[in-house]
Amino acid sequence: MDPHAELDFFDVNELFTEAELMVRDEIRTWARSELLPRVPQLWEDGQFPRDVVPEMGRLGFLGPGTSEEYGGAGFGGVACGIVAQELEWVDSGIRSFASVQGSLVMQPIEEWGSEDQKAEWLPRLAAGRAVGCFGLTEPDFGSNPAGMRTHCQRDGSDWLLSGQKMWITNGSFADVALVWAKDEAGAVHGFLVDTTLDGFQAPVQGKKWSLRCSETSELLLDQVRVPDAARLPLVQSMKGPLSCLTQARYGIAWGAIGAAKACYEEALSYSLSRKIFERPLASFQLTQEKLADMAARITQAQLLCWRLGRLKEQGTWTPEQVSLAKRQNVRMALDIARSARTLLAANGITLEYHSGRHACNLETVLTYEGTEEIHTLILGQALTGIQAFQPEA
Ligand code: TGC
Ligand code: FAD
Repeated sequence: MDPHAELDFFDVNELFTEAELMVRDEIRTWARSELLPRVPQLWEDGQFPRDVVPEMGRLGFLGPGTSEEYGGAGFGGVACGIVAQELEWVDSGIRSFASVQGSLVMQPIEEWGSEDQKAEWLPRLAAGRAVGCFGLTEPDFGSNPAGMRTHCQRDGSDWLLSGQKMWITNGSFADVALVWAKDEAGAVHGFLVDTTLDGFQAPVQGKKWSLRCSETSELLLDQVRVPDAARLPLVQSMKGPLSCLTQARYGIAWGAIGAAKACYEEALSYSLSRKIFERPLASFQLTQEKLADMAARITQAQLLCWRLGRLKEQGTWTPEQVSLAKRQNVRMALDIARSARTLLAANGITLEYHSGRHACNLETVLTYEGTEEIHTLILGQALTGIQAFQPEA
């Protein structure tokens, strides 16, 4: 086996169609040549490369699953997963930008929006001429978003929105914010809020040591007046935002494979060239155990995602299957990034190598889109039929 070849121990590439392999090659070439060289400096500066957004749109990487009718690429589930995998091979923050734009903003507009909303937003979002963010989490309601305090009140033909969202990816430079809010009767509505409206602010949340290539902000809404035409007409309950999460979690399960492969490849290459005690680091049994564990877990993750992607394409996937994949693959990637960093030792803590950066990023990925604990409880409920989110007092 060629140690410099891509890790594909079970010939998973054979399971992809020609079209999917073309998508993979195109995004891989672009991401590794155009984006990767810039990422260490961007990460150090705490910046997202806003200038690449139109290029991502031109290449079809924004809302890859959105129908061509609305400017999307119309990719199937597996091809969408491959896009996430290749972006996250470079950096989780870059994949996050695309996940939010595609799975959390474009997908709900296509599924629950009016024709006017689709025509207004989808072609611009797909082309990278507009950016979207998704406001669900609040300071006191992260894992349990159903408790949200952000509220919407009818005022003639308009609505008035007030509340605070927190930890919102892309919030500081979004043109449109999908804000979830409760009305007086407790129904949950999604509003496409033009971020230039009076009463809307999105202050940056800084000082992050994770996902530094991604911009995160609060959303502050003080009596923001929006017309009823800005409300997604086809959704009025928590099922709306929670279904969006299923789409984004799917992309994360694939993305984690990309981050893990980047770390494995770096660790393998380093351990072949680094000499310790006058022999290659790769020749020591302890090193080989680490590499074998990485290869085995990445292989399992690849097969899991390929199958999940085909189930998604058949329309027979379930949210619980997505939870299992998100939980397993992110834990796998985080463990591999940390293990790769140990092989790189001191060099591993610098931005000249990628594993340390991936490990820091993956701490966020473990938390957002449902923490590891929340996905454990979703699986526990699926297996036992007993809900354990809120134990009896
Ligand atoms: P629950 O009573 O269980 O369900 C309410 C209704 O929603 C349906 N449902 C889902 N549908 C699709 N996909 C899912 N994942 C669904 N989960 C629930 C459910 O069938 C029900 O439908 P119906 O027709 O019976 O009304 O709702 P709950 O409020 O008790 O929720 C439980 C829980 C804990 C699982 C849920 O709140 C949860 O998943 N919490 C985690 C929150 C979370 O993941 N937040 C993420 C915020 S966004 C983000 O992090 C973006 S990061 C940027 C990036 O992606 O890169
Ligand atoms: P909490 O809910 O306070 O959880 C604290 C701890 O309690 C965790 O360990 C959790 O697993 C555990 N816990 C919670 N409930 C239970 C339970 N029932 N049983 C046992 N343990 C439990 N949100 C958005 O809406 N949009 C975004 O774009 C977005 N982007 C993000 C970007 C970044 C960089 C980060 C870090 C977060 C982002 N989030 C976003 C928010 C993210 O989804 C939340 O942080 C996440 O859902 C967890 O919420 P919390 O941080 O409030 O943790």
